[in-house]
Formats: sequence, structure tokens, C-alpha cells
Amino acid sequence: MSTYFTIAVLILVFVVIFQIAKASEYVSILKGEDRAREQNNKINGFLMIVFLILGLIGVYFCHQILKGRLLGESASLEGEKVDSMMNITITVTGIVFFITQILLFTFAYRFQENKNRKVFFFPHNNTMEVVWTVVPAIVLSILVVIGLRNWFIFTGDAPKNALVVEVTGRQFGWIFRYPGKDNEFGKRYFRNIDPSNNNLGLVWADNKELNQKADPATYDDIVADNTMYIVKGRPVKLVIGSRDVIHDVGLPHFRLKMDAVPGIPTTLWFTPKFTTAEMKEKTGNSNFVYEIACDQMCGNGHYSMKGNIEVVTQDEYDAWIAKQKPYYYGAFPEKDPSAAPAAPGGAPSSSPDSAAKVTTASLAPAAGGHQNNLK
Ligand SMILES: [Cu+2]
Repeated sequence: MSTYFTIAVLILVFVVIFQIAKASEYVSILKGEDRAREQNNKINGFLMIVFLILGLIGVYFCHQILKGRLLGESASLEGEKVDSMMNITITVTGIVFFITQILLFTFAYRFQENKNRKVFFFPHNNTMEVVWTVVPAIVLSILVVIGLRNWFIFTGDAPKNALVVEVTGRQFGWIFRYPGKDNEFGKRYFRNIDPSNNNLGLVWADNKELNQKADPATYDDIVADNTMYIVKGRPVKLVIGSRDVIHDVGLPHFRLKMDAVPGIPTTLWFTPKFTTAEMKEKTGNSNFVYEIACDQMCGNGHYSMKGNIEVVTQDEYDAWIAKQKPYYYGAFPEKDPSAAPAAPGGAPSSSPDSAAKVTTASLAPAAGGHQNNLK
């Protein structure tokens, strides 16, 4: 309904403009063309100045309205560099914008047609051509060099004390992996992916068909869904990938983003400045969470692809990571050493065992399914 209404309004506006143009044409014939043009010039010149003033007022109000809605201070040290680039770019382009717009409209008004003045023929000037080519070229090159330098910092080697987290995008969510006690990520293979118990395809069993050997480094890897824990003041390096299509780790509060590409790991590092609790206080929003927004159109559930980041202190992080069980034990509970002593606990001793059996039994058809796929 509203579409038809919009189309009808557009047609009406078009008809009105057409009629006004026709009427002014008749008026100019009646009045004599010269006089009509003189009058039109005056009106247009005046309208140019009105447009300039209203436009500048509009720019001011847009700025005032948007100022409060922006994200506030960067929540990472590296993000400050992005903010400063943004400020330099807006200052330079802003100055150029105001000078050129004011000159454009005042010249149109000031130098409108006048019977007593003759137009000066000014076809070409080499010096001016050189100036307006070289000056923007130098300014833009400086902006690009600052940007490249920062890009090499963000994507380059992270400091040695950095926490390393692997971030994998999937349709539609994020999977986070921590290397565990050995500080090493175990191998992954996409054909091992099983949504029920191995959502990253960790190579934790031999597979003769694929000529794969189990990688012991996978046994202590910790895998978490939805929420990533990182530490305030400690650099964090993200090793980013994807399980299906191209996603993008968008970190608006930290001012960074990086594509998540299947098969090609990308990296990014930054240092969080405030814990989530501090941000709740700073923003006055008790529900504040740092967000990973997928910045790449990745399918029909793209809008829902939100991950959370909890920035905590080192102590809180240590407490959290100590509570996490390696992902391996989720699929093979019988291998969990902490579960074993619970078994000889009197009456329910048989129940953990049987639970383990059920899980391993449920694994078997899944593994069989993979083999079928391979054939
Ligand atoms: Cu996505």
C-alpha cells in the first residue's frame, strides 16, 4: 500500500514540476525572454545562498544528533590509532568541504549574469592544474601511509605475552578455541567436523582412510561457544578462520575488523583497555557487552551472528580457564581423569560408566557417516 502511495506522490511531484516549467515558459514569452532570464538569475542566485546556509545548519545539526550515538572512546589501545586516523581524515576533508562549498555557492551568487560585465575567457592554467593535482595526491598519500603503518601493526607479530584465541565463524555463530596447557593448538581437519561433538574437526583419533594420525595437542584444547574471555591490559591475538563461507570478525568497540576466510587463517591483535564491568559503569548501561558483529553478508541468518566478549582481569581469567574442561573430554568422557575417581562412589558407580558408553555408542554411527561421505 505504502509503495503505491509513494509512487503516486512521485508521479504527482513530477507533474507539478513539469507544469511549473511549462507555465514559466509561457510567462517568459509574454514578458520577453531577456527580462524573464534576468529575474530567474536573481532568484536562482538568492536560492543558492539559502541552500548554502540551510545546508551548513543541517550539517551542524546532523553532527549534534550523531555525536551522542557514536560508540565513545576506543576500548583498545590499538583502536586509538584508528580513531586518530579517522579524526585526521575528517579534519582534512572537513576543511576542504567547507572551503569548496562556501566558494561554490557564493561564486554562483556573486558572479551571476550582469549586463554591465563581460565574461573573462579562462580556458586553461598549468600552474593551477599542477597545484590541485599534486596537493591532494600528497595529502592522500600521507593518509594511506599512516593507514598502512597501522595495518602492519594490527596484523603483524603480537607481543610475546599475548593471549592467543582461535576464532572460527560458522553459519551462524562463533566458536572460540584456547590452546590449553601445552600452549599449542591441535590440528584440525574439516572432514572431522561433527556438529554433535567435534564442531572444529579436531584430529583426536587416527584415521587410516585419510592417512591421519591423532594429534595429542588437541587433547587439552578448550572450545567455547558464543562468549570469548580475554584479559584487560594483556594483548590478545586472534587467529581467525571460517568453517563455511566468508565471515568477518567485526569489533566495533575495539575499532578493528578482520575477514574470516575458510582455509586461510587471518590474524589480528589488540589490547583491551577496560573490563566489561568497567564499561558497564562508563556507559551507564548495566547490560553492556562487547560484541563481535559479523561484518560480512554471509547468509540469511547473518543478522543473528553475534558473539560476546567478556574482558576480565587476569585473576578472573585464570579462575575461568581453570574451570574449563578440554573439549576432548566432552566427546570422550571416559578419558577424563577428573571423572574417573568419581566412579567408585558407592551406589551410582555404574551410572557414569553407562553414560560414557552411551556417548561412545552415539559416536560410532557419526564416524561411520563420515566414512560414507568419503567414499
Ligand atoms: Cu557471518
